[in-house]
Amino acid sequence: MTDRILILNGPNLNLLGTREPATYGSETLSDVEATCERLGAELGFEVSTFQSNHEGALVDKIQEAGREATGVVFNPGAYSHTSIALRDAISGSGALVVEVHISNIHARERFRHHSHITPVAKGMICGLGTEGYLLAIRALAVHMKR
Ligand code: CA2
Repeated sequence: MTDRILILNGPNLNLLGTREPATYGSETLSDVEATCERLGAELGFEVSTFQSNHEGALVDKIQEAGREATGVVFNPGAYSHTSIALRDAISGSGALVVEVHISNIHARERFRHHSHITPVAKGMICGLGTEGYLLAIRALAVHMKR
């Protein structure tokens, strides 16, 4: 493992802070990324960020993280509930992933209760708002062998 962490966000998370504040809070994605960069630096990590609305672009990033032994904080958005490709990218590349959901997916619609990502993630944090990203960085700091 290296000293690198990737903050990876999936579809529609570029809209954070622009609507649905009751569910997703009022911080923008840039706010969240900046806070992650600050905490990561404090803990001695080089932090990079990436958001895409496209499944294949997320697959590419996970494969790269696996090759480079970069730890990943991953909010797969709605792809959590649908994407076997993202699950396979994690298990196939060996990427160390902590899955994050801002909302409590178990307290929402039934179709959000299952995530294809959770079984191949090191752990999953949900329902704690954007604080979940910071908790995931702290978890990676413990679980990445540096
Ligand atoms: O709670 C989460 O973080 C989710 O991953 C967010 C996804 C949702 O499909 C998952 O079930 C749970 C949705 C992301 C959409 O983000 C928006 C943010 C602000 C405004 C509109 C959408």
